[in-house]
Parts: sequence; C-alpha cells; structure tokens
Amino acid sequence: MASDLTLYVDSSWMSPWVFHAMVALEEKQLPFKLVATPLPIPEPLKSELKDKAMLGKVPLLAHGDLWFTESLAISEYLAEKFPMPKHPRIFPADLGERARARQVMSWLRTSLAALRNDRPTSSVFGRPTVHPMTEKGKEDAAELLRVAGKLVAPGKTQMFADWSIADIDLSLALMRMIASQDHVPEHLITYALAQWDRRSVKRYLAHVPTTP
Ligand SMILES: N[C@@H](CCC(=O)N[C@@H](CS)C(=O)NCC(=O)O)C(=O)O
Repeated sequence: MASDLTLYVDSSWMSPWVFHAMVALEEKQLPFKLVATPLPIPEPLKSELKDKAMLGKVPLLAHGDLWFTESLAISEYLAEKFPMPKHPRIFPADLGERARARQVMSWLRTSLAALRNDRPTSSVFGRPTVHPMTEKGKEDAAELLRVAGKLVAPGKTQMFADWSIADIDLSLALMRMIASQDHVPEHLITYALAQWDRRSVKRYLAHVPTTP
C-alpha cells in the first residue's frame, strides 16, 4: 500500500539525494510520511536504520517491511512499484532515453566534486555563495555546461520526450551555478527554472528553513 511509505530525510534539508527522492515521491503523487533526522544521524537511530536498511543514511525509504537507502534505488523502485497509467511517469518511456537518464544521474553522483564543493546545495536552497570558484571548480562547471548544452535544446524545458527525475538532478547541478550568478547560457537557466517551478520542487523547498 502506498500509505505505508515513509521517507527519512535530513533535518537541514540540504541533501541533494533527499531532494531527488522526495521529488520522486511527490511526482508519483504518493502519500508518504516524513521522518527528519539531524546529520550525522545520531544513535540509537543510526543503528536502527543500519539494522533495517543495511546502511544508516538518508534518503531512506521504508515501504512496509522493505527498508532501503540510495536515492537512485528509491526512484527506480517507485517507478516500478507505482507504474503508469495509475501514477505519473518519472523515467522516460523510451529505452534509449531511459539509459541516457540513468547515465546522467549516475554521472552527476560521481563527478563534478569540485563544483559541488565550491557551490554546495546550501548555496541553492539557502544563501548563495559569494566566493569565486576554484580552478578545478571552473573546469567542472565548463564540463557541466558542455554536457547540459548537448542534452537540453534551446527552448526545451526537459531533456527527453517525457519529463524525468533526471531533469531534477541536472537542474540542481545547474542551479548551483545559477544561484551564485555564475555564467550559464540563458536557455539552460530557463530549463532549470522550469524545474524549480514544478509543484514537487516547491513542496520540497517549503521545508527548507529560511536563512535570516
Ligand atoms: N549515494 C547516496 C548518498 C546518501 C548520503 O551520503 N547521505 C548522507 C547525507 S547527504 C548521509 O545520510 N550520511 C549519514 C550520516 O551523516 O550519518 C544516495 O544517493 O542516496
């Protein structure tokens, strides 16, 4: 039952992986409960999560007796457990586009470390970063813009024929730069802001504490 869904999240609301998982749940239009924990996850909760889900991390999805972590595992599970037509699609219908979406999401989790360091999610969800990027950060930024430029055609507000959860990850990567007023081509700004305008994203952002 969908009503058995609980998402464990960080109470700072700064985790990009929690953002991905919660937006996936919202896009699937599923009812779910939220449990917020500070990071690092304190005991005894950490041990309880490790016991039930193998890893003591957030995002963690509990669905009845099934407890597991990893943002991509969560969105893939939701896509398969709550499929079309009853629930909206969160991965592209086309197999090739689905492979590309997975490629992008996997790349964004394993690359661009300097950019992520120079422009943390706190600069997107909270106060923009004012300090200049490191040389390595600039290299990552150029690579992000090169790849995003290939994936998002001018005038498009999604990468593929169908909107997908990969759009959320790519737009967050771009928002790291946009929020700090780094140079981003206009059509990629339009693309990222279109994601930020989605109800699912707004519902996530509503939880983020406002910085004074
Ligand atoms: N690869 C994981 C990353 C999850 C992760 O690293 N979560 C961090 C917070 S962003 C965490 O829960 N750390 C455990 C702790 O701080 O105790 C995913 O995609 O979900």
